[in-house]
Amino acid sequence: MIKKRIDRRRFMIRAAQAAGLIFLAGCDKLSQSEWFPRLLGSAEGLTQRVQRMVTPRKAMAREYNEADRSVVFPTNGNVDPANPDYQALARNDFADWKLTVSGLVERPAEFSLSDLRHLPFRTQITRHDCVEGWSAIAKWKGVPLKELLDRVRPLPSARYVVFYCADPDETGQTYYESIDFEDANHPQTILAYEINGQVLPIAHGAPIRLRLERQLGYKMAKYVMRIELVESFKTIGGGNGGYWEDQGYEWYAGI
Ligand SMILES: Nc1nc2c(c(=O)[nH]1)N[C@H]1C(S)=C(S)[C@@H](COP(=O)(O)O)O[C@H]1N2
Ligand SMILES: [Mo]
Repeated sequence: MIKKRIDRRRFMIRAAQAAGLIFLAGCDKLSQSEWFPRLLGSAEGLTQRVQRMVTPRKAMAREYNEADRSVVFPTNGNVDPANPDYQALARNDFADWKLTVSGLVERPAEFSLSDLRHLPFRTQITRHDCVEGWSAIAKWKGVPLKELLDRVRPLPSARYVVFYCADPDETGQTYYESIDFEDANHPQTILAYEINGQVLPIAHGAPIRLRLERQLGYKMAKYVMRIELVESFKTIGGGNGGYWEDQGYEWYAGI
């Protein structure tokens, strides 16, 4: 607990340094002053801006060695979508599955799993952090999202990439997520179709799931069925940019 607090304090000081807020004042004095915690502890937009200053958004997430991989990689959230259309696709090993990429693009397109497998790919051994308190390391292989975006040619008005998933919850709400273009074009942002050298199993999001290595697990949509480029996500779902965001989680879940 104390360690956490110290880490948090160190983080705030680094953030302030990055923001150019520390001039002559000593760190201690600064962090004891009245305005400092208020400045750094408030709205989410601010957290995001501060985080960007501390670790630039273009920075790479740490990558690990084969030997670091977790023996067991847990599954979380939905592990078998309660959706007859999805189940029909799964029975045929997703041979009839197609990913539509549309919205604010010059050239809407559809990609089969085989199309995606023939595009340039990336493998990365990274750590997944879930808000529920577990982490696990695995090797992921997939197509960089940027490869798809380059092909559909986003219009200048496009600001976010929305991922629509196959899985509904008990109330019928379907999982979805959204990211901005800075993350969409990040080299480690991939649509993964393999985990640890194996075809992505249903429990981990077959046929493809998003890997977004600089953010928390809930951002990494599994069972992606459709991608849409939009100017705003206010009219989608509950309007907060994602399934968990609609329940109050932060939209930008930077690690
Ligand atoms: N479609 C969909 N994507 C999802 C979820 C989900 O329930 N449905 N759960 C999220 C959460 S909270 C986490 S931690 C990871 C879990 O991925 P895993 O099952 O491969 O471990 O997927 C994320 N993406
Ligand atoms: Mo999670």
